[in-house]
Amino acid sequence: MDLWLFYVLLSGVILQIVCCLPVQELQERNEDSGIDQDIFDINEALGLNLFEGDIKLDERPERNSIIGNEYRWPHTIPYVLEDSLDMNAKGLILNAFEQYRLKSCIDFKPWEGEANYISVFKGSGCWSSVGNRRKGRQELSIGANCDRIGTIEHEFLHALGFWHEQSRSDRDDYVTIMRDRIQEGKEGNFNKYDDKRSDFLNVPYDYNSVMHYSKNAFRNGTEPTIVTNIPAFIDVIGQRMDFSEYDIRKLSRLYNCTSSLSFMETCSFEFENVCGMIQSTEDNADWQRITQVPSGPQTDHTYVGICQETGYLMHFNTSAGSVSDRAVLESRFLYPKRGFQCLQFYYYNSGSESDQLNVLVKEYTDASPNGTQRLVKTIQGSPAGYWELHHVSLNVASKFRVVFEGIKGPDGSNGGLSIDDINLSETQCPHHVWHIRNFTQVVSSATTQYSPPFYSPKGYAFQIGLLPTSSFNLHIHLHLISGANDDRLQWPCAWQQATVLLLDQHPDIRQRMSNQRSITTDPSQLVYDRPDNVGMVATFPNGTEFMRGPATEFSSFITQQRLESREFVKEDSIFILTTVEDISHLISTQPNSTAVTPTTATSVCEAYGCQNGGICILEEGKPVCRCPVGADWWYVGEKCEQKGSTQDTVVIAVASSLSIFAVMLIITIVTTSCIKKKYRKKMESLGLQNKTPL
Ligand SMILES: *[C@@H]1O[C@H](CO)[C@@H](O)[C@H](O)[C@H]1NC(C)=O
Ligand SMILES: *[C@@H]1O[C@H](CO)[C@@H](O)[C@H](O)[C@H]1NC(C)=O
Ligand SMILES: *[C@@H]1O[C@H](CO)[C@@H](O)[C@H](O)[C@H]1NC(C)=O
Ligand SMILES: *[C@@H]1O[C@H](CO)[C@@H](O)[C@H](O)[C@H]1NC(C)=O
Ligand SMILES: *[C@@H]1O[C@H](CO)[C@@H](O)[C@H](O)[C@H]1NC(C)=O
Ligand SMILES: *[C@@H]1O[C@H](CO)[C@@H](O)[C@H](O)[C@H]1NC(C)=O
Ligand SMILES: *[C@@H]1O[C@H](CO)[C@@H](O)[C@H](O)[C@H]1NC(C)=O
Ligand SMILES: CC(=O)N[C@H]1CO[C@H](CO)[C@@H](O)[C@@H]1O
Ligand SMILES: [Ca+2]
Ligand SMILES: [Ca+2]
Ligand SMILES: [Zn+2]
Repeated sequence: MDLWLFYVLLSGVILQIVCCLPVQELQERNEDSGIDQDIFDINEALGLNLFEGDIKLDERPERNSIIGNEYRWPHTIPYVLEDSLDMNAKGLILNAFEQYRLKSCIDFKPWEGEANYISVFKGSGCWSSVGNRRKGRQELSIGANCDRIGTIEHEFLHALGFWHEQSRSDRDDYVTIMRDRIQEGKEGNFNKYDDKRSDFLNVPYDYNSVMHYSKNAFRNGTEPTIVTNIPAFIDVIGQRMDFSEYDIRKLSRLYNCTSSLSFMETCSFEFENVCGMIQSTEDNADWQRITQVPSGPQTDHTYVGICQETGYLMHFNTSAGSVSDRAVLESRFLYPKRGFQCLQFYYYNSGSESDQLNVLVKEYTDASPNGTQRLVKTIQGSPAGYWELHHVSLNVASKFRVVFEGIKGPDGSNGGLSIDDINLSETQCPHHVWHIRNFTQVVSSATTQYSPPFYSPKGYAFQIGLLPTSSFNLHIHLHLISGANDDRLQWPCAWQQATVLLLDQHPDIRQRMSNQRSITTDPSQLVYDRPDNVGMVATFPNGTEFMRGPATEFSSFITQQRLESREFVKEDSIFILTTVEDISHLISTQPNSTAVTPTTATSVCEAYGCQNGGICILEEGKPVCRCPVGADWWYVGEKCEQKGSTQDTVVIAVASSLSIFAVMLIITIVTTSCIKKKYRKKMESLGLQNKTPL
C-alpha cells in the first residue's frame, strides 16, 4: 500500500516536472519507425500464415473464385465497425469508403440486419476473404499498423472479389518471380490462377495496382522476389497510396458501375465546348478560352511542365475595359445527391490586387424556378506568378449551377484572372492547403520546413514540418502548437484525426493517387498535452515566439521513387492538404440492427426503374434517371431506354438535356497525353471531323 502511494506521489512529481518545464525531446511518437511497412511485412512479423499473405480462405477454397455472381456484394455493402478497432483505423475506414464513393459505384452503410455484412475488427494483422462468402458476418481485419488508407482499400477489394494482381494468368509476361529468393515454405504465395478462377476483366496488367505485391514480398535476404519485365516499374509495384485507374476500371466492370456516387464534374477546358459552361449575357465582358497570357500564366495548368501552348485555360482580361466590368461563366446544371460539395480549381492572378473572383451558386427550387444566386466565396489578393489551388465548400441540396464571376477593380492591370482544372465532387473539402514552391531547393537544403500555423475546426492550433532526409524520403511531422483558444480547449487533445495528404496533381480527381497518412490524438498520450506545458519555444519567420509541442512523425511518408512516379511535383511545387476532424463520436458502439426502415426516397427510385444501368436520383422530390455513358456511346430518354453513339448523329440532333449531360461527360474526360493532343490538332487542321479522342 505504502509502495503504491509512493509511486503515485512519484509519478505526480514527474508529471509536474513534465508539465511545467519545457522538456527536451519528450517522447516523440514515430508512427512508422521509418520503414515503409507493407501489409505482408506486418502480417509476417505477427507470424501469421495466411493464404498469399492476407487472404482468409474458408472451407471451400476450390470454389473461391472471382468468377461467379454469387460472390458479389450488393452495390451498398452493410458494415459494422467493431469496438475493437483503433480510433485512427475507424476514421480511416470511413475515409476509404469515401474514396470508393468518389471513384466507383460501391457504397457502404451501417448494418441494419441484412443477411450478409462485413464486420471490420482489429484482429492480428490485415486480412480479408475474397468475395461475398454469404455466411452472415464476414470478418475483415484491420490490425495494428494496418491503419493506412491504401491498405484498407486493398482489403476491401479482396472482400469485393479481387485477388492479387500478380496472380493473374498472364503475369509471367510482365513480372519474373525470383523463386530462389523466396523464403522457404512461402512459395505458395506466388501462385497464379488460370482464367477460369480469376478474370482480369479485359484490363491490362497493372504495375500500379493497389493489389500488387511489392518487390520484396516474402523475400529471404535483400534481393527482390519480383522483378518487373519493364525495369522502370520495379519501384512502382506495391504502392499503397490509392486505387489505380485500372483498379477502378476492374471494379467498375465487375460491379457494372457506370458512374460514381460522389464525383460530379471535372473540367480542364481542353475542349471547345468548355464542359458545357456558358457565358452570361447579363454582364459586360466574357471569359476567353486561350492557351497563354503574355503577363502570365505562360501555360495552362493541365499541361504545366509537360507541354507548352497546348492546353487551354479560361481568362478574364482586366487590362481592357473599365472599372466594375463583370464577366460571368456558369456551369451546366448539376444535380446533387448528398447536399455537400467541394469545388476545387486552380487560379492565376496576373491582373491587379483589386480585381476579384467571386464563386457563387445559382440554386433552382420550386419556389425559384429561375434560380437564386448565393455568393459563396470572394477571392482577392495580390497578383502571384504561379497557379494557386483553391477549395470552396458548397452546401447545395437542389439543382444548381456553379458561377465564376470576375470583376475588374479600379487599379491598373496588364493581365487578368485565369482559371483551370476544375474539380467538383460531393465530398468534404480539405481544411488547409500548404503550397511549397521551389521544391527542388527545399529538398537540397535538407532542413525542416514548417507550415504556417493552422487551426482545426475545434480550435486546436497545429503545424506541419517537412524534412527531406538524406535518402530522399519525405519525413513529415505534426505538432500541436500554442494557439489563441488554448485556455478553453480540452487537454490532452482527444480524438482529433489529422490527415496529411500530398496531392497527386493529375487534373482528373478520379485518377489521382495522392499519398496520405493520418494520426489520431489520444488523450492518454502526453505528447498531445497543451504545447505551453510540453512544448519547446519556437519562432515564426516574423519573429513571434510560440510553443511547439512534440512531434508525431511519419519518417517514411513517401519515398523518392514514389514521389517521382506520379504528378506530385508540378511546376516545382507540391501541395500538402490537411484536414483535422473530430472523430470522438466513433468511440461509441455502432448501433445495431434496430431497424431504420429504408427511406421513401430509395423506394420511390426503386419503383421508377431506370433502365440500362441508369442511376436514379430525386430532383425536387421526383425521380430522375442519370444515364450511363461510355467512350463513344450513351443512353438517353426518361429512363435511359435509348442508346446513342458517335456514329448516330440523329440522336445528337434531337438531344434532350439528359443526352447533353452525357455528351458533356464524354467530352470532359481529360486526355493527358500531348501526343493525343497534337494528333487532334492535326486532325483539326486537316479539317477532319473532331471525334472525341479517347
Ligand atoms: C534463407 O536463406 C538461407 C541461406 O540460403 C537459408 O539457410 C535459410 O533457411 C533461409 N530462410 C528462410 C526462412 O527461407
Ligand atoms: C452485371 O451485368 C451482368 C450482365 O448484365 C449481370 O449478369 C451481372 O449479374 C451484373 N453484376 C452485378 C454485380 O450487378
Ligand atoms: C487584354 O486586353 C488588352 C487591351 O485590349 C490587349 O492588349 C491584350 O492583348 C489582351 N490580353 C489577352 C490575353 O488577350
Ligand atoms: C422566370 O423566367 C420567366 C421567363 O424569363 C418569367 O416569365 C417568369 O416570370 C420567371 N419566374 C419567376 C418566378 O421569376
Ligand atoms: C524560387 O527560386 C527562385 C530562383 O532560385 C527565386 O527567384 C524565387 O524567389 C524563389 N521563390 C520562393 C517562393 O522561394
Ligand atoms: C507572426 O506570424 C504569426 C503566424 O503567421 C501570426 O500569428 C502573428 O500574428 C504574426 N505576428 C506579428 C506581430 O505580425
Ligand atoms: C442489438 O443491440 C441490443 C442491445 O443494444 C441487443 O439486445 C440485440 O440483441 C442486438 N441485436 C443484434 C441483431 O445484434
Ligand atoms: C486538391 C484537392 O482537394 N482535390 C480534391 C478533389 O476532390 C476530391 C474529392 O473531393 C478530393 O479527395 C481531393 O482532395
Ligand atoms: Ca487546361
Ligand atoms: Ca459575358
Ligand atoms: Zn492482399
